[in-house]
Amino acid sequence: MKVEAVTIRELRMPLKHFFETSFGRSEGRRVLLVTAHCEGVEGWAECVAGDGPFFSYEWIETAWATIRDFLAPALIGKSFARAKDTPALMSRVRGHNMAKAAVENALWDADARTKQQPLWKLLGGTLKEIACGVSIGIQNSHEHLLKKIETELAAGYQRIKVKVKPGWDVEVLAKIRQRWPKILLSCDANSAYRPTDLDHLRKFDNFNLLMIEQPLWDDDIFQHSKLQKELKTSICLDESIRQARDAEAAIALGACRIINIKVGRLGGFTEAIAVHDLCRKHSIPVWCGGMLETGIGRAHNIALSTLPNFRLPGDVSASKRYWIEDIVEPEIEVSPPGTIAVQDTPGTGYEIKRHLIEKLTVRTETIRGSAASV
Ligand code: OSB
Ligand code: MG
Repeated sequence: MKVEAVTIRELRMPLKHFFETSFGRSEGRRVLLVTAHCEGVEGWAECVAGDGPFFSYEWIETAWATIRDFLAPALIGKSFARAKDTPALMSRVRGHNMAKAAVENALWDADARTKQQPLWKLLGGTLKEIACGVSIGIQNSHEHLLKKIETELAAGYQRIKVKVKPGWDVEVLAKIRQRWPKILLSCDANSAYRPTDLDHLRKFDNFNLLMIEQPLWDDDIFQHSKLQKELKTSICLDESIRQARDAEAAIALGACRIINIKVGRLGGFTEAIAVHDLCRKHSIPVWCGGMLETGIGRAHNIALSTLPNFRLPGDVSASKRYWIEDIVEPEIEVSPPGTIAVQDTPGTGYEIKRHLIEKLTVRTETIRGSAASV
């Protein structure tokens, strides 16, 4: 299949409700979509880079420029037999994983559509139903948070994850546990703590948490390995795992007992599968993280979550939790036992809502090649 052109576009989409983590509050998203044009077939993917360089150094403007000036030109005019052969074509660019993932995943999408195969099967998936959890941000009050948890539990979600930071942690966890002693509960610090907070972090052991996600620096493995030895609670690494080699180091050092797989953070499906396979070999369970995706990224997360070592509920929740109207149809829905079933239909099983995408687009550019080449 030959890559003829790549279109990038930016959409502005307000969130139904603000989403707050230890690094800040978002009221909406600037969504970067990539369309790969391959001999009459279009592949679509979403770039999960944020509005600012807060989760990682990448943000929408670096992703836009990196795709336009380097990644798309490296691919245009090239042919490939399988999408997994394409990361090699982009490997001259260091880092910029979220930009790379958007391009690579658009090619997987095109590959699945061309071969008339379900994307999940092309990725090597085996599970026909995936388990869903929710991630709940920091709220204006404890009462607001408890109310949200109540709503999500009633919808059937199998695991509740709450965002924590100094000042919004042990007291909040104690209240949740008091009310729901048995639910599957975890927390995510997004790098809000330091090793000097050890005595404070030990208190998290009182709440029978499934895990604490990314307590220390976003690029650290070694300090997490020291912390894991001091805590009963399992550490799950998110930000620190940017490639399979990081997972290998984290497992060898005992820096975590669980790994969160985010396809954007890992630079695309190929590396995400490599992390999955490595963790499986070492009996480390994985789960699929989320980045407040629209239905396009969400559908890709669902497909990836069918791989056999996705043994814990992921942050893969319904479109309506975030969006007034999603840009795919049908919208992504979660059934009452907290699951999403995958279908045998070709591609992702979700269609692009072109009119709505056009309406929400604030800028677009098509790269046709012959300009800069890598
Ligand atoms: O760390 O998992 C995270 C959202 C933005 C940035 C980082 C994270 C998150 C989430 C949201 O937790 C999960 C979701 O998309 O539902
Ligand atoms: Mg996280």
